[in-house]
Amino acid sequence: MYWEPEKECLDKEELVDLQLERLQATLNRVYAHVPFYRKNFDALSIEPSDIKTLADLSKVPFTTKEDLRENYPYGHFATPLRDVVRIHASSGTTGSFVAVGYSRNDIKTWSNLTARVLVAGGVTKDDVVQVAFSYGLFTGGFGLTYGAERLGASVIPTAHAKVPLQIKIMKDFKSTALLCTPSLALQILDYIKQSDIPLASLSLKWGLFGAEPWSERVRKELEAGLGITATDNYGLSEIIGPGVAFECLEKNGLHFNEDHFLAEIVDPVTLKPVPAGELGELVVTTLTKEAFPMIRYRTGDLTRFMPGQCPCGRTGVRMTPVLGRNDDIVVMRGIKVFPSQIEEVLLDTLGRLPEYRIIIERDKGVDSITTRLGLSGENAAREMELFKKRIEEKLGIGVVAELADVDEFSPIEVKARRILDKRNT
Ligand code: DLL
Repeated sequence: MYWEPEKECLDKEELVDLQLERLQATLNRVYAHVPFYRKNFDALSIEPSDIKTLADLSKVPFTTKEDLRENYPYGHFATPLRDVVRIHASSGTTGSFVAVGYSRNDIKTWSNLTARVLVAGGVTKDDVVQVAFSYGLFTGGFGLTYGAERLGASVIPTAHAKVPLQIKIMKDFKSTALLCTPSLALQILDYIKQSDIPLASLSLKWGLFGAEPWSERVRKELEAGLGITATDNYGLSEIIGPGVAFECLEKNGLHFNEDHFLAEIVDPVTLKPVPAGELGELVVTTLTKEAFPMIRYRTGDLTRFMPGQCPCGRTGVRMTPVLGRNDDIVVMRGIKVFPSQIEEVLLDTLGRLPEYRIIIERDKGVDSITTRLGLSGENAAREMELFKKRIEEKLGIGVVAELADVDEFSPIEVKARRILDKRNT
């Protein structure tokens, strides 16, 4: 099932033509209206008309979060504020705010793109969609709601209601689709298990999770525990919010909405394209955004392109689920570790995911990881030791593990904040 079949399954040649035409229009737009880009182009003596092929885009400099911060709040907007109907701000995982804007057309585009996400994840107009993403500066709640309404599904905006209320509404309103972060879905599952709520009292069929990295192990846990088919979807405020890339029911890579966004994967150090299929940093250029176009934006997210075509028929290039952010990698004795791998071991060892926090520190150039685990009861110390042992076995590194007070963890409001990186403070 597709939302816009003629676009999602566009022939590759036609797609390239469309991308090039849209890229040129976008470059003209930013050159005319955004001083940052004009300055960058002028410094290199290039003009938008010099970009004659998609490959020529490599001549254009990257845009970073730092650039956006320097032009805060409106310096990167390409339309006057009177044509902007919405302003969101990035969640600022690693720093201060970035403001992003949408024109009326951008909101229309956004609605269609998130409708694609929903349809690919199994949702139809007959579904009751519980959106447990927050509505506010964060783009998750609004963006996915637009898509669900565009599709004609019934939306319940539970936003950041507490877990027991999420479950009550899920039961009473017979929600068939749950949209939230994977960490909230795990908390919901945990509560259902602990309270012996029978699966038969729920009507859930689909789980569409995103906004954070999550693993195949977590997917299996959520699918079995909630009786759903769970898919991953990816996006970021600087580009549009949710609706950039999404899994279909094949669950084999995330399809890029390539008619609206151009994707590159580069080596984060050399900034050159990585060889096909290698891990690197995702760089995105918007092709249709009016108010806030973005040229070669370095997302900081690590992923790889996948070869071949998906049996679903969509032609958009696929990427593997995002492993984590560039800046979250911890290198210990030459071994690269992502916080998401630690989460996976925790889930594997305990069969559930307790509250936890990962603290990364650096002393004399050597990184170390401390995990604070929200475990209680008579098995806590034993579970913690087992976890440490498994980390050594599976990841080849040693971590410090400590028991934490459950009060230490604040409730998830927008996204779980589990990584405390003290290396640059
Ligand atoms: O998280 C937009 C979104 C909302 C996506 C709802 C999906 C669902 P930001 O708050 O700007 O926007 O955060 C963007 O979150 O650069 C990634 O590091 C991370 N991220 C988003 N989706 C995924 C995902 C929204 N599916 C940042 N897997 C991005 C892994 C993700 N990381």
